[in-house]
Amino acid sequence: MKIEVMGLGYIGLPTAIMFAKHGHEVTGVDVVQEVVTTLNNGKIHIEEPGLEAELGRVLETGRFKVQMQVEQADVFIVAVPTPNLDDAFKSCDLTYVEQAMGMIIPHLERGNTIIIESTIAPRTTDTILASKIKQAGFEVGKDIFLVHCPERVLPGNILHELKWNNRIIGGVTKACTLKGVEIYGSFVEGKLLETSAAVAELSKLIENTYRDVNIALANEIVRIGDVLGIDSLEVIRLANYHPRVNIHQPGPGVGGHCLAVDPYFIISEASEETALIQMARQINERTPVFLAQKVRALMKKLGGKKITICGIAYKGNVDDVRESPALKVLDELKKDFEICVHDPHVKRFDWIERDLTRAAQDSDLLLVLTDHDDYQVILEDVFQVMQQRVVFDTKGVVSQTNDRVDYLTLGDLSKIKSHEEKAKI
Ligand code: SAJ
Repeated sequence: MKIEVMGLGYIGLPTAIMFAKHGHEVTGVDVVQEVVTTLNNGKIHIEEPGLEAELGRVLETGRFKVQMQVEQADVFIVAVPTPNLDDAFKSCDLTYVEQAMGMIIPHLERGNTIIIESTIAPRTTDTILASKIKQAGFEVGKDIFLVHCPERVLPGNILHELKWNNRIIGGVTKACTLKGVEIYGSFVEGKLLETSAAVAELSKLIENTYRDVNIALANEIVRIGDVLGIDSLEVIRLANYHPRVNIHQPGPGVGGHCLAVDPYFIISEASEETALIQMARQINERTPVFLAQKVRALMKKLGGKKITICGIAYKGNVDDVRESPALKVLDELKKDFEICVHDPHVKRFDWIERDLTRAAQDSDLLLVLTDHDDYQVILEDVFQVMQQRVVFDTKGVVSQTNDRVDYLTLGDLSKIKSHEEKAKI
């Protein structure tokens, strides 16, 4: 089959490579010239384990090419970003999806399939996207097959998950769904779950909303522990021994392009019915500010001036800073303290220090905001150059093995507070 993938980002690129790896003739299309050049040179512009090696292999087979122009194909897969609009409920910005559809439509031929992988608001496929195809003179389900097939992969493990995760295939008609099943069946080993486009859209959004609400509960438990002087991490750990309880982990907030974005696509379509989802978003959005307040109190207790932020990516072992809560914590704290940011993965800012010992020079606090594996073991060399040997680990990643270091976690917030109270007396 000839497959064209529109948008070569975190999802489009590995998806295109997987199809090429499994025998299809694939063209990747991106609107950014630099991305096209980089990929044609065998390099990737994002960080994802194993992806560059796979790119090299598929380029060698001659089954994968990258360009800016769309051409005729059997299948078009749209994997472009869908950010939030800056409106009352941060609804889904369809600009890039519509732009991609606009590029595809002049090349459409009877029998083609269009698959939308981008996350979109419920009913977008049946209404806005189907009507674009109808306007071009085709009947959806007979001439052109239109499917929503949301991705659900974990950055850092994308190649494995693309193949092994169960996949929701939602067609506008049954015939559309069956086309989707045939296409993904060429490499997916997980279940191919057949449904309608609208169910596929909403279930994708609900998956990430479930995680967002769950993390909001965890972040609320931290505040409860703070007020009551109880170790909240220990509470969550023990509650999770219940066979039917799975509370997620608290942290500095929720980032990334999924959990921090998708719930708004539901809220904007059903604002009166989403009190819980809206509240969870508020809690998670306020968490970086709450955390910055706690860090201020800790720095007051330490009498410190300089903070070393460990990790600016939105989650561990990735280079992605989209919606990163660490950036929000940084914005808050840089008003009051000298800050040096360390991150071993993020390359896009020149103010990031790549050497942790240099970043920790004369620092009073290591503030861990991202669970990169690099922070599991912090070497004595790092502590030696610090003014004070204190680590505040908000992600539970650091192993606490050095007895000459003070380690604090989100379970210890009441200790910071009790000192403040002591200071007031
Ligand atoms: N986070 C917490 N506590 C947790 C888990 C995560 O605070 O217990 C935070 C993370 O630090 C991060 C954010 O939430 O800031 C999102 O984390 P995530 O691990 O859910 O990661 P995403 O957004 O990269 O990927 C998710 C996928 N998550 C997992 O499989 C664990 C997947 O559910 C989705 O399919 C994917 O988003 C997507 O593309 O929609």
